[in-house]
Amino acid sequence: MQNKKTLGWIVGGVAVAVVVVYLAVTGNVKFSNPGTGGYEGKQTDKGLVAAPGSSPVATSGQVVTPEGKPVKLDVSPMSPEAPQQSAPIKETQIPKSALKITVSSQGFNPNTFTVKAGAPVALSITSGDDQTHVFKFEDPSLSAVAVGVGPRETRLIPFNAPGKGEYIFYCDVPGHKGRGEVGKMVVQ
Ligand SMILES: [Cu+2]
Repeated sequence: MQNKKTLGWIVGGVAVAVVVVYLAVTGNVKFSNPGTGGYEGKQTDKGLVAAPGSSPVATSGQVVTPEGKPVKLDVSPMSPEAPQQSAPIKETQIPKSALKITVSSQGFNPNTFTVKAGAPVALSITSGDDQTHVFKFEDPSLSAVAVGVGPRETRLIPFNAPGKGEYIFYCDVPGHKGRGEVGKMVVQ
């Protein structure tokens, strides 16, 4: 009995040490709001930044501007009130909790993903071929959630999932939607 207890302390201690070392090495912490799942990023004084240059997620769970105000999703992409996409990043820089989508002339992969209403989402878009692609939603209420990537480039954009429903996304480069670069976000 005593041995089991001792073993438990040792296992627990090792687990804590592993987590501490992981955090020290990566600088990443996992952000969890009740019911919103996880959101990972680098802790800054503005909030969690999922990838360099992208908007932070405040402790409220909201994606915010550098001034700390919740971003707007129905404005022009890249405008000051819009969520900011990251600089080009390596695929190894994509947080594990991010939704990772690759787009090529073959379409989006995956072409459907599910998120929870109101939850902070880190969406990474990778060009899987030698072409430029532009991720965009059809619904004007999500006009600010748009990402352009050059050939083989990856960028990430954070946003809070809208209300429940289905939202079609597509590639806005002429001719790309027509050849099948279309997908669907399901918000539950
Ligand atoms: Cu495209």
